[in-house]
Amino acid sequence: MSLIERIQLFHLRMPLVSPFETSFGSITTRDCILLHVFSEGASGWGECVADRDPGYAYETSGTAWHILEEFILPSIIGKDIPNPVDLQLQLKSIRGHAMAKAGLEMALWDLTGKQQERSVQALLGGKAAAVPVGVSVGIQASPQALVETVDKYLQAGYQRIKIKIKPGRDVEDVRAVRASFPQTLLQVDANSAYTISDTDALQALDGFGLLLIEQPLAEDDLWDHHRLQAMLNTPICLDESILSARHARQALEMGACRIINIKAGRVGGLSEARAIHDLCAAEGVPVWCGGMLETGVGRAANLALASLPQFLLPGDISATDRYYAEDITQERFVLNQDSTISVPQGHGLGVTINTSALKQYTLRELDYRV
Ligand code: OSB
Ligand code: MG
Repeated sequence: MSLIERIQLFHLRMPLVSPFETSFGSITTRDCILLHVFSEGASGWGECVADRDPGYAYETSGTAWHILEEFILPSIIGKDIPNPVDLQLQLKSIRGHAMAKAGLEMALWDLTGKQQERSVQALLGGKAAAVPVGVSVGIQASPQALVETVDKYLQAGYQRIKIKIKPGRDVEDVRAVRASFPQTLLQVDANSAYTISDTDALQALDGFGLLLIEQPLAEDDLWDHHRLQAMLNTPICLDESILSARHARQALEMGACRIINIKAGRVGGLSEARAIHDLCAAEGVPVWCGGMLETGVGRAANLALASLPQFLLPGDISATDRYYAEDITQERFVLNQDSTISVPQGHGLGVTINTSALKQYTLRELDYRV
C-alpha cells in the first residue's frame, strides 16, 4: 500500500424494509459509518458495523465516530501502511473498539485490491465463486406470524433459517417452525439472553434437530458456556464471546462451543477474522459468517471472507432486498437458485458507491487530511 493521505467518514442511517427484533430490542433503521480512504490516486471503502444502540456490543456509531476521529485517524493519517494486516499492530495502543478498527481495515483491503488489481477475495485466499447463505429472522408478533415469515423466506429460496429467541419466546417458536418445516436447516440465536440457571429452557430445544444454538449466555462468560455445552446435545455456537483468535482458541480448548460465528467487525477486522478461520480449519471446527445488517460495502466483504474453505455452514449474508429498498452501493446482491450469493469479482471489494443514495442517508460527515 502507500501513504494514507485523506480519510472521509460518513455516519449513515438507513431504513430497513421491515423491523428487526432481537432479545436486545427492535430496530427500524440501521446506523453505520462508511470510511473512504485515499492514497496516491486510489481510494477504498470500508464499513464500521457499530449500530446506533449498544445492544449487541458496547460500541455504537457514536463511540466509533469518537474513537475514529480522536484516536484512530490521527494515528494513521500521513502514515505508510504497507499491508492491511499491519493495521492491528499500528493501532495496538488503542484498547478495544474492534468495530471502529475493522471499518478502517476493510477500507485498506478495498484500497489494496484496487491498487493491485485483485479482488479482496483473492487477497484473503478465498476460492469459492458463490457462498451458501441463510436468513436471520427477527422475533415476530407470535409463533404463527413467525411461521408465515419463515415461509416467505423459504419461498424466496433461502435454504437455512435462523430465528432469534429470548426467554418466553423460544420453545414454542421453534416447535411451530419445526412442525411446518420438518426438514429445513434451522438454528437459533439468543444474543446472550439466558443464564446458566435457564438450562432447562435451553435443553427443551435439544429435540428439534437444530444446527446450533448461538450465544445463549453472557458475552463475557466462556465458563458457563462450557458447563452448558456439556448438558446439551445441540452444538453451541459463539458470536459475541469471540473477540479474537485467542478467545476462539480458549473457547475451543474449554469446550465452550463447537462452532464459531465469525464477524470481521466484532474481532477488529478481516485479518483477525481470517486468523480465527485458520485456527478453526486446523482444529476441524466449522465456522460461518455472521452478519450485522450491512450495506453493500460490508456485504461484499462478508462474501469475500465467507469464500474461505472452512466456512462450512451457510452465512447470515442475505440478499440486499431482505434489508434495504435502496442501498448505497450500485450493486444489489441477489440470491441464486441454490441459496448462494455470488462473491464479487471486481478489484477490491468489487462495489461502487451510489453517491446520491450515500448523501441521502448521511447524518454527518468528516473530511480528515494530513
Ligand atoms: O447476533 O447475529 C447477530 C444483526 C445485528 C446484530 C447481531 C446479529 C444480527 C443478525 C442479523 O442476526 C444478521 C444479518 O442478516 O445481517
Ligand atoms: Mg448472533
